[in-house]
Order: sequence, then C-alpha cells, then structure tokens
Amino acid sequence: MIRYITAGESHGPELTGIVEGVPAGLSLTEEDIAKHLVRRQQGYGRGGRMAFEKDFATINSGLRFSKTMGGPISLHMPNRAFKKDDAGWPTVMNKKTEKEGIEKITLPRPGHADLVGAQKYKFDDIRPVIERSSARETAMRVACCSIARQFLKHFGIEIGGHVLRIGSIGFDGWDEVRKIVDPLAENGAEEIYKAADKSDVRCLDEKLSAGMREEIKKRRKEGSSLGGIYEIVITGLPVGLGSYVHWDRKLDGQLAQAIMGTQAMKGVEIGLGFESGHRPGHEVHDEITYDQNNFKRRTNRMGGIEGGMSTGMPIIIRGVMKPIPTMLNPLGTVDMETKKEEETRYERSDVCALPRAVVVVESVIAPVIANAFLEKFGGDSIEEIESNYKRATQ
Ligand code: EPS
Repeated sequence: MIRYITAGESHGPELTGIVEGVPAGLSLTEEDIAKHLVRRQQGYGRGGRMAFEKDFATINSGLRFSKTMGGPISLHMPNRAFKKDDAGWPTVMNKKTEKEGIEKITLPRPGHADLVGAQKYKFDDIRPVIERSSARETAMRVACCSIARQFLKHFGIEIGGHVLRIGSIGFDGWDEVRKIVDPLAENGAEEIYKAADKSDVRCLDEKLSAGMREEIKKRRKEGSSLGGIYEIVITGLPVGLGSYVHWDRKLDGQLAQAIMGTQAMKGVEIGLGFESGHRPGHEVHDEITYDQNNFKRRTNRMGGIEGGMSTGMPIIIRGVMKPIPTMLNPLGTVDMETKKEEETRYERSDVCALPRAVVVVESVIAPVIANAFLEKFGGDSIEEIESNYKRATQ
C-alpha cells in the first residue's frame, strides 16, 4: 500500500514529503513530478506569491538510475518566500528563539481554520494555524501523489480534471458536459487536462473561460473571493477496484475522503451525484449491454462506480471548493485578545484558487486508486504486478 506524509509550514524553510510503499522498478524522475507542480502553480486568480515560487521537489532517497527501489522516497521543496519575502520569516518562524516584538495575529478570518485551530491547540497567536492549514502544503501533496500517478500511468490509468463553474459562471447540468468531455476521455483522461490547461481558468469552453475571468476580476475589484465546482475523470480502470463487502473498502468512500481532506473542499459527488435525487430511476441507472466479450453500460451516470466498485467505465467525480476566506473587503470578527468586535485584516492572498486546486484533486485521488489496484494485483515490483494484472485480466 502506498502511504505518504507531508511536513512543513507555508513560510518555513521547506516542505518535506515521504512516500512509502511504492513498488520497485517504477520509472521515475524529478521531472515527472515537476510537470504537475508547474501545472499547480498556474491559473488565473493567483496572488503575488506565485510570481517567485518555483516549485521543484528534489528526491533524496528511494531512487536509483531513475527507477524506484521499493524503499521510502523522500522529497524536499524549498519555500522561496522564506528568504525572498521581506516579512522576516526566518525570525517569525524561528524554530529556536522567540524575538521580542513579533506581532501576534489575533483576528481570526471567518471560514478559515484560524479560530478553531487556536482554540483547539491553545494558541494566543493564530500564526501556527495559518502556517500549517495553508494551501501551500498542497504543493508537497501534489509532489507525493504524482508518484502514485506515475504508477497508475504505467498501467494505462489516467486522471484529468477541468473547471465546471466559478461563481455565477459555468456549465449547467450533466449532459452538456458529457458531450464535451466524453470524446476527450476516449483517448485517456490526460487529454482532458491537456485541453483544460490551455485555458488559464482550466475550463473547456472558451466563452465560459472569458466569463470566469471577468467574474474573478469583478470580485477582486470588490475585494471578495471565489470558489467553484470542478470535475475529475479517471480512465483505463479495470472492473472491480474497491468492494461492496465492507464500508471502508468502498472506492467512492475512499475517494471522497481524499478529496474532503484537501483544503477548502466542501462537497463531493460521483457521477450524476445530487442530480440523481431529482430524477426518476430510469433516468439515473445505466443500462447493461454486452459487446465483444464485454459487459458495458449504455450511459455512465453512475460515474464508473456501482456498489463501491469500479465498473470499468471512467470514474467521474465532481467537487466544490469554497471561496478563499482571506478577502480585501473585511468581514466581522472578534479580537481573540481583547474579545472586542473588529474587522478582519487583509494579508496577501489569491482571489480564486480553483483552477490550480483541480491539479491538487487530480493528485490526491491517485494514491486511492493505486492502492485499490495494488490490493487486487499487488506485488513488490512492477514486474510482479504486471504479471498479476495480466493473469487476472486476460
Ligand atoms: C495561502 C496564502 C498565499 C498563497 C498560498 C496559500 O500565500 P502567502 O500567504 O505567502 O501569500 O499563495 O499558496 C501557496 C503559497 C501555494 O503554493 O499554493 C493560504 O493562506 O492558504
């Protein structure tokens, strides 16, 4: 089973990651990871920090001659902000000594981890909560999960996402999206992300992309922020990943946990999802057919999962991200020290992080699928897994 752990603060010296359980013999380079790190940094609506962060994860163990060795893989990514910002981070985030005069942050932002985090860990300064709950951590998550993604790619399983909606601008309903996305998915889900990456809001429709940019511009001017809705597709899956026999083995449940464990996510649906509550059964379930020695489905409204198991059709996941809680236009809050009502204070932030969050969600689901695959066809080396996979599927 692939496990990973990240460490690091947003304005500390570096983000660190360890990925354990990757089989031996997988081709891997730092560039395979960098490809997705670069994608995560791009997108309309970003704040000032991305102008100088150049995310690159250095691998310092677990790799020899561009192949994994079966041992833990450690990843290191410096935060350029640590040295480059003039905010004095080496002093503010000093691991040893507290200097006098370091400003305490005591105005929690509504919708952020600030207040509850400080209450829970008994901080009189929100700084430690901001540092670890920050979406900066997703840079290392993408790095770690890109290794699982590389493993899946080896077995023809691809992941690709795109933006459906930002604020008031976006696609409505299910069918119009399928007309655009399904033909791309036929050549593997990477076609979806490659097409979406051509738009700086990662939307597959040019007119909607322009509208989304305007929406972001408008909300930026107002001093507000935006979230939105995205869709991720996984192709090349065999039948039967996950299981119906026990709740924690259901693939849809595991995918939902990985997504809801990502900063700012507020909801997940599989296939038609919430829309299936509006339709009668015959407009929801996918009729079964048989063609060329294979069971198929006429439609894929279940989003590739029935009974918590992959059907062999593409998995289709949608999710919603809340608007960023850091806004130029203040909201009401209470000073944690004085207990007086105040207004929030603005710190440098993005206006809309959804286009890049799509890359994060594409990434976090990769270990879930990889582990379901390993559970069924697993082995210590790529060679052994290949032979198990062939035997089981031929
Ligand atoms: C973030 C605030 C901003 C974002 C950051 C997430 O950072 P800063 O406070 O330094 O301006 O840029 O995102 C990243 C650094 C990143 O790599 O995605 C936050 O508070 O969550």
